[in-house]
Formats: sequence, structure tokens, C-alpha cells
Amino acid sequence: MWALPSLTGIASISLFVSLCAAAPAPALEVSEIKTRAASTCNTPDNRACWTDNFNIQTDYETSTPPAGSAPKTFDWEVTEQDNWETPDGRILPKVMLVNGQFPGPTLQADWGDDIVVNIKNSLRTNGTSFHWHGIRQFHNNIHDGANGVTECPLAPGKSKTYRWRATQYGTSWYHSHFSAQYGNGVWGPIVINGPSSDNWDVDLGPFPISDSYDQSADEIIHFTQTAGAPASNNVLFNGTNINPEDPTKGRYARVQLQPGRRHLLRLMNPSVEHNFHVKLVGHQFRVMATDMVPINPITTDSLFMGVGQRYDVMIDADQASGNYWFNVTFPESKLCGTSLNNFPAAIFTYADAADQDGLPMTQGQPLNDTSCQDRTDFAPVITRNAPDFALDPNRDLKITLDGPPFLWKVNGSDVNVDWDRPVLDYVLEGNTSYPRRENLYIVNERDVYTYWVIENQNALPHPMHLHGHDFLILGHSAPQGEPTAFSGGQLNLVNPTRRDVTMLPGNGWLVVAFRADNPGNWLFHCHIAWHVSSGLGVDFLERASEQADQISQQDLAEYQQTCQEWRDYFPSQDPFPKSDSGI
Ligand SMILES: *[C@@H]1O[C@H](CO)[C@@H](O)[C@H](O)[C@H]1NC(C)=O
Ligand SMILES: *[C@@H]1O[C@H](CO)[C@@H](O)[C@H](O)[C@H]1NC(C)=O
Ligand SMILES: *[C@@H]1O[C@H](CO)[C@@H](O)[C@H](O)[C@H]1NC(C)=O
Ligand SMILES: *[C@@H]1O[C@H](CO)[C@@H](O)[C@H](O)[C@H]1NC(C)=O
Ligand SMILES: *[C@@H]1O[C@H](CO)[C@@H](O)[C@H](O)[C@H]1NC(C)=O
Ligand SMILES: *[C@@H]1O[C@H](CO)[C@@H](O)[C@H](O)[C@H]1NC(C)=O
Ligand SMILES: [Cu+2]
Repeated sequence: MWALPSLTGIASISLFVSLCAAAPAPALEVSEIKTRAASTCNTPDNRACWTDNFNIQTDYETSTPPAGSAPKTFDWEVTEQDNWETPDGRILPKVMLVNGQFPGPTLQADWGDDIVVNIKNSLRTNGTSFHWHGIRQFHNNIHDGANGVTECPLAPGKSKTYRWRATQYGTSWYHSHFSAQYGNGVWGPIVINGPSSDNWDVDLGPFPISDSYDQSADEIIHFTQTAGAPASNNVLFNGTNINPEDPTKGRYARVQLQPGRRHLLRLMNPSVEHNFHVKLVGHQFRVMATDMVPINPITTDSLFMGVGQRYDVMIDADQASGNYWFNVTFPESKLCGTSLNNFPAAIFTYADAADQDGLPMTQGQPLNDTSCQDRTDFAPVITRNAPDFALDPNRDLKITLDGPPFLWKVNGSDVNVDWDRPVLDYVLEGNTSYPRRENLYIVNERDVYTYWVIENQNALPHPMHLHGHDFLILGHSAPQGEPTAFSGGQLNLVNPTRRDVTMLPGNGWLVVAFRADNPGNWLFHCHIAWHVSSGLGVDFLERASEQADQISQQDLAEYQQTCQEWRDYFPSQDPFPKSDSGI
């Protein structure tokens, strides 16, 4: 048992934002009220206000704007292509794409909307599943898209429908959870329009930055079972880049800035392996959200992005007209990702620049901070404090690496799900003989914070991601420090940084807390595809006795049908066995 940590004082930070205009005079007709609200809310100078009743101060975990009159519906087909030419002129032996697009189509909606996504699996042999990263799926665990946990994979030739409500807003992404399949291209951005904690004029949309490999993800997971992760062949910005080996192939991603305007850029790292710093030469980022959590804005020169992390940033185009590098820098330790492209970059071009196709003149300064660690001093707008607590030794997750062949173990066990018998089956049957390798951690408390210490007994840092909740980051050891065990040191319990991915330092520790307010089976795993493929994950079995009650008849029938289709299909698929954790 560790000693109770003391509260570290943090002065409350007040928001600059002015909220919505006062309520309209009662004599107005409803239609006029709507017009007036629309004219004073969500304007370039009042982004804090979304509609008359919903704004940046609304607690989005308890209040959601009314849904649009019809759900936002998306029809997506996953297909497989051989010898696909990348935008940087490489030939990939195998890609799997959503609607034939790379990156996949953006799921765009408004805060409060009902979302319906119809998926058709047209892959040749693989199952698939769609996880909505960062989406809380409040009382909607069955639509989390974690195969082997909340569903069976969708068999080739079959279709299924995901339904969820956009109770949060901001920037995220979706991806397949079928082994490392998203590394073959099964991912795309999510944008949920809502208020912002600072003002902006132009929404530039999502800007995903992803690692790209000449081999398929299926080949790499086999390779990494006995060897270190390969360097990527390139880093793509919004799906494109020049070819580092032959710069005549491909093109830089180019983003146009309107001079004198403030731009919202939705940064995301949907990589399989790379964690890196980003910087726009000559400009600052005004950070407005960490993952899908709005924060009191902070100005910074650069940002670290672990796999799966997002930032909504405001970029003020207040510099001399011209072209500017947007650089990715890898942590110095080389333990956090490496690429054959040593200086991955995109170009931001002012709309009035003389040379719209030119290269930037200024190379920029190397970063001071080249650690493999995200900042944890962001203060969420909607505050949450972690009450005093006692840490539970059963909630100390020790991470070790065994092998070769390599297996990442948590408390001595690498996670390995059964595609044809999801954890939800056990819950629905009331069967508590859970196999050890489901790595289940039982959470039966209701609506209180549960605290987890993660201790890394290996030098590699890990971007840890939680489904179904945003966690509070109470503390972590110094990055790249000497091996450090957690000894109950100072933790920040007052409105700590809250998000759905954070780094676990190499040889160090991380303490997070989440509130047990969402019954379901929720994965907590490293987001490096090769690591979760080899076991680095657990499954929080939260309030099992309440799970069945929140599943509708329709959801249950569809779940059973997808499982039946998978069971009918998979045993006959002999040449392609399950060869990893399955997630
Ligand atoms: C998934 O598809 C890839 C590419 O065709 C193949 O290499 C792999 O074995 C398949 N895996 C499973 C489990 O079907
Ligand atoms: C990313 O690419 C898409 C498709 O080409 C484009 O519509 C979008 O504007 C680009 N985003 C940014 C931030 O440049
Ligand atoms: C930014 O990227 C460009 C193009 O690769 C490179 O020339 C420049 O040195 C990079 N700047 C920094 C600070 O890494
Ligand atoms: C980086 O370090 C240099 C030298 O120590 C210092 O002058 C500079 O202000 C630092 N830059 C930032 C952004 O912290
Ligand atoms: C940790 O592993 C030990 C040994 O296998 C096991 O008895 C214990 O139940 C595990 N702890 C948890 C919380 O699963
Ligand atoms: C519980 O599940 C296990 C594993 O699937 C199975 O072997 C066992 O028969 C089940 N128990 C009951 C009572 O259904
Ligand atoms: Cu990892």
C-alpha cells in the first residue's frame, strides 16, 4: 500500500470567453429566437457559444444538445487492393481502404447528432470491426467496435450497423480493431462540430499525420514477434508527402492560410508506431482541446503527439506572407519511432504568397524538448478533481516484455481475445469463468473514481489508450529517467489533464483515474499496433451486472447475428489463422 498523496494546489484558471448573449425577450417568436441565437453564437468572435443553451461551459458528460431531425448516416465499404500506389509513389503489396479512400472518409457531424454507420466488409479473408476512438459510448458499450470484447468481427461479405450519439465534440478518428488491420489503411478522421475555448475564423479540418510502411501490417506483426519494429518508409501528412528516396515522386502536403485570419487545425496521430513532436516554423499553436476534452487555451511552439492523440489548435496567420515548414521531429532516444524519412514535413502557404508552389526559406530551430512524453499541464474547462483515495495493489499493472518470440505482459499475462466468444458473451450468460488471457480487471464500484498505477519494467515508452472514458492523468515519472518504481509521490488531483491517450514513460510509471460511470467492457491498451498485437492490454469489466439492461433487443439480435456469421465463416478459413492478440 502506498501513502495517500497530498493535493497539489493549482489556482483555478478563468476563461477569457464570454458566453452566449442574454436570453431573448419573451415576445419573440420561436423562429426569431433561433435566428438570433444563431447570429450571436458560434461566430468567429464567440466560439465559446454553440447554441442558446449549450456552450463551452456545458458539462458534456451530463448535457447534450438535441439531436438533428434525422441521424447522420454513412455508408462505408472496406475493400482490399493489391499493388496500390501511394501518393508518394511507392507500391504497397496490400492495402485495405474505406470507400477506396486514403485516409478514409471523414465522419463529420454536430454535437448531439445521432450517428449511424453502415459497414460492408468486402475484404477477401479478414474480418473487420470499427472502433470510434475517444467516443465515450455512454451506456452504449456494444457499439464500441472492439472485436473479441464487445462484438465478433464482421465476416467477409457481411454488413453491420453502428449507432451512437455524439455526446462529445471535437476531433477524433475511427479505426479497425481487427489485429493491426488499421495499419493497412482502415481508418479515418472524426470531426464533431461544437464550441471552442478560443476564437477562430477558418476551420481547416483534420490534419492526420501517419507512419507508412512498404510492408503490410500483417507482415510487420509477424516480423515484430522476433525483432524490433522497423523504421517507417515515410510519414504522410493528410495522406501525402514527397518520397524521401526520390523527391521527384509525390508532393508535400500543402495547407493554405488566409493572411490575418485565425485557423482551427485538427491535429491527429493515427500512426501504428510513431510518436513525435510537431511544430509550424514561425508560428505558435494555441491549444484548445486535448483529445476530445476542451482546455483553457495554452500557447506553445510545439506539441508532442503519442499514437492516437489529437489536439485542436488555433494558428494565427499573423506572420510575413510566404511558405513555412510544418515539421515532425522524433524523440532523440529513438525508442519512440523512427523513419527512413529523417525530416518529415508539410508546407503551410499564405494565400497571398508570391510563390504558391515554393519551398520555405527558413529551416527552423531544432526543438529543445525531444523527450517521448506529452505535456500533462493542460487544464480542462469542465473541471474534475480526484478525491482522496487509497491505491489498491490489485490495480497495479506491471508491464514486462518476454521473448523472443516477444509477448508484452500485464501482471504476467498477455491479452488474447477470442474473436468468436467476446467477453460480452460471458457477461450475458452470467458466466464468471473468464479465461485468464482476457486480462479482465473487475470494476464493480459505481460512479466513483478508480485509480490505476501502471509500471513499465521495459525501456520503451507506450501510448496508453482507454475506451469508454477520459482518464485523469494524476502523475507520471520523468521521461527517459533511471528505472523508477512508483512510491506514492506527489500526484496532481486538482483538475488534472484529462484525455484518452497518454504516454507511459520507459522504465517508469503512470497513474490514471477514471470514474466507473459507464457499465461495459472497456479496453485499456498500448496504441502501438505491434505492442497490443503482442499482448499489451487489459479489459476493464465495469459493472457487469448492469450491462445486459442497457442493450436493446435490436442491438442484441444484431450482435448475435454478426457472431453467428463469424462462427460460420471463420473455422473454414484455414490458411489465415489468428496469429496475435486479435485486437
Ligand atoms: C488478413 O488478411 C491478410 C492479407 O490478405 C492476411 O495476410 C492475413 O493472414 C489475414 N488474417 C486473418 C486472420 O484472416
Ligand atoms: C486534407 O486533404 C483533403 C483531401 O484532399 C482536403 O480536402 C483537406 O482540405 C486537407 N486538409 C488540410 C488541413 O489541408
Ligand atoms: C523542417 O523540414 C524541412 C524539410 O524536410 C527541413 O529542411 C528542416 O530542416 C526541418 N526543420 C527542423 C527544425 O527540423
Ligand atoms: C531552447 O533553449 C535555448 C537554449 O537553452 C533557449 O535560449 C530557448 O529560449 C529555448 N527555446 C524554447 C522554446 O524554450
Ligand atoms: C495478477 O497475477 C496473479 C498471478 O497470476 C493473479 O493471481 C492475480 O489475480 C492477478 N491480478 C489481477 C488483478 O488480475
Ligand atoms: C463458461 O465459459 C466457459 C468457457 O467458454 C465454458 O467452458 C463453460 O462451460 C461455461 N460455463 C457455463 C456454466 O456455461
Ligand atoms: Cu507499447
